Amino acid sequence: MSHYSFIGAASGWGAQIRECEQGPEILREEKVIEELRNRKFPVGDIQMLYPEKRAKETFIPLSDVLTLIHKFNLHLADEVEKVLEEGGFPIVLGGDHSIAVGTWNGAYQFFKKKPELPMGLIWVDAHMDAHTSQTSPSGAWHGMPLAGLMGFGDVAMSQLKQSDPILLPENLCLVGARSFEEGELDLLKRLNVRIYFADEVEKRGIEEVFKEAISYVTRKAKIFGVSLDLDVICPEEAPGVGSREKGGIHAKDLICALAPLSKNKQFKVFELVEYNPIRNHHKQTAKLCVEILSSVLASSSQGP
Ligand SMILES: [Mn+2]
Repeated sequence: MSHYSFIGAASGWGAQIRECEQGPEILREEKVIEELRNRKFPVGDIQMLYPEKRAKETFIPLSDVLTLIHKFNLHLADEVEKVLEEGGFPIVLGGDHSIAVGTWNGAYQFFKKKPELPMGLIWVDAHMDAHTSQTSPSGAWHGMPLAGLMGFGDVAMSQLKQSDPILLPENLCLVGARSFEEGELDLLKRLNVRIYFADEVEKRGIEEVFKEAISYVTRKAKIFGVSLDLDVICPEEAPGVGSREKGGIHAKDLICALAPLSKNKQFKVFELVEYNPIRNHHKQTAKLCVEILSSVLASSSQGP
């Protein structure tokens, strides 16, 4: 069996522009998985998960969107849990960032049984994604998953499979935040979450910061995962993303910084989100995804 199991989380319902729903299919068409296999990474096929309805086919009233996201995340959580149960390493390809609720709930369900909790999480993103529907100016659900994982916000986001929060603030850190609003910053500050803002990353370098982030989230947690939003990279280098923000980390620096993950035994789940293929000029962002994944995965010869 292949060690790495790709799950295509083809939902864009969490974003105002829903084009990220086409992300995983286009990554497959652009032969990202094939290229990884050519590079001798032990990867299986990609399993596609679709929401009940797709934005390019149907119009859904705003009031029904959360139900779609909720059902999709329940399905995604089960699939992530299943991959782990089969001894695989789940790599979830988004999709907008609201799918994180599914990914990390699935991981939690599995590690709870081991038991290997608590779980650590590194959230690499230009944004904080820590709004609730009370504080979010846009109402877009992809701006809220991190609050949900810590037990805040709408029940559909914060209590997917159990009433307890799946993530403790002390086991979380954010890397690269450069665009955020007051409400979400207030919540993270109140919870004492470690945030490596973009200016700290720029000053110290992403390599040093990311190394520290790994130590930070494993102070108390035995295992951890990484959620990587492509918009953390500067938009000139990664134009194919859901929400572009000026500034950001250089792709090659980020790729170097991620490399220690491939040898880290505590690292268990990876998520790569917000790939928007419509904005992917000359396949630039898809190629970047290959390089990111090549850095994160361990090749067959290294052994998982
Ligand atoms: Mn995000």
